[in-house]
Amino acid sequence: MGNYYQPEIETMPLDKLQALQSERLVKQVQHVYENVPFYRGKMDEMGVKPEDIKGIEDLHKLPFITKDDLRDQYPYGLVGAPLKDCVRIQSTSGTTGRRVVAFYTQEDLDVWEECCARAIMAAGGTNEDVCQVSYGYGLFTGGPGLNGGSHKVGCLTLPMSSGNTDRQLQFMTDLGATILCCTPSYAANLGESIKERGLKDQIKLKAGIFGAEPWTEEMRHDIEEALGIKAYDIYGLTEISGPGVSFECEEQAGMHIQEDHFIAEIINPDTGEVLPDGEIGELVFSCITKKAYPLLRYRTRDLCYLTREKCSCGRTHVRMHKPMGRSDDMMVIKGVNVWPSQIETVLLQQGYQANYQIIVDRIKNNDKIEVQVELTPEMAEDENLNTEVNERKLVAALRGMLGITVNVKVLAPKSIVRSEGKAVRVVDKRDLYK
Ligand code: DLL
Repeated sequence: MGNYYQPEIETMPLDKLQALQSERLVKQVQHVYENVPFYRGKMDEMGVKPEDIKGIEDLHKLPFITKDDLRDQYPYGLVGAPLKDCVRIQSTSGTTGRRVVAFYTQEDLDVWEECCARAIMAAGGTNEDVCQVSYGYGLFTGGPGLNGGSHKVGCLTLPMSSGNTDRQLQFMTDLGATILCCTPSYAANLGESIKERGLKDQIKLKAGIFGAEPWTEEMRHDIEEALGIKAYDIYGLTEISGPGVSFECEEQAGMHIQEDHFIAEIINPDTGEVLPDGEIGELVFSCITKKAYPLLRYRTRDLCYLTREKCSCGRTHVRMHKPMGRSDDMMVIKGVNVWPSQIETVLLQQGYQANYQIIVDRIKNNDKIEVQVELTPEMAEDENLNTEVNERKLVAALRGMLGITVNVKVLAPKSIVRSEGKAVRVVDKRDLYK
């Protein structure tokens, strides 16, 4: 098997790591200045020359790049390598407007897959494992990234893609899958189906690598229990390569960013000021090894904080707290900032599963928010259950968490359409951002 746990890199002392980052950043800035006219234009506009960037201490001199820039430069405007050297594209799941298309050279693919291989190894994966990849394949990065990582580790790889739960469970049991890679909502969905079908004894899973959407500690606990596994978080975004930009180790205490390839900064989303470790702000990445899509200071809109506190796994790479929201998905309801993850926390604390939807509307200038959540099968079977009492309890708990009154509808099990990829948690009918 390839040994993609690389202690000489993953446990490198900080001064050596920063020297490596500086060396790579200087080369990368030269590369983008020479090969991407868009960057050259932006840097010229700011009066920054490549030779002004002598190391990571000069990173702040470079311009930020945003998703709007990516859309404006669609499709080829930011490509940094000759097309003859580009071998793959991936793309973001359809949002409105023009899609973001990311490009890869063969070396870029190798780096990305290596990051995913490190993630699988951090979750205990070896070439003895059977790795079921149930992220979507195709333009979405989840399937291709973990598939490549699984190959590099030498796992027997099941390229399932998402959906078709019957087939997922058949392969999982027949082939004895030991590692599951999918979105946390699909993992919860599979856990539910395993329970319904009484298959738990036939499941050999030991670890899950779940990411691509926000999920809470409570949801982690539920999934771990339903599947009998340890559940590891993994983070990434198409623009920066895909999954594996950061991932959890066995400590499950924040995700180590692969700093030999990506430099992370946290900024104040309003002012762009760089914030110190420990402060919550917007995560910004600079890719220092990618050639085909070499984004520098890309604003992710994900909000979190970084920590360099020593991790007992031995890895020295900085850890990011799981995204705590996005600077662009926070809902302002009745003037109050509301995060979908706060609502999920309350629902799970109250014994529900993560099958819910948040509907936001504005009627006569008045914001209305309704949380629809399903009863668990056990709750539905309870003869003493009084739905109205449950709804009142949830209203009170949500008021405690959010500070506003939320309408709650408790529904029968299976009323909410199940997700095979990223769950649609929020339906905001107010259309505030047209
Ligand atoms: O979701 C890449 C990925 C695939 C990550 C599989 C992990 C596993 P995009 O579709 O471009 O890429 O979406 C990126 O999803 O900016 C975050 O807002 C969110 N996201 C990704 N991972 C996590 C996570 C993939 N672990 C956007 N926790 C990011 C919370 C996440 N949010």
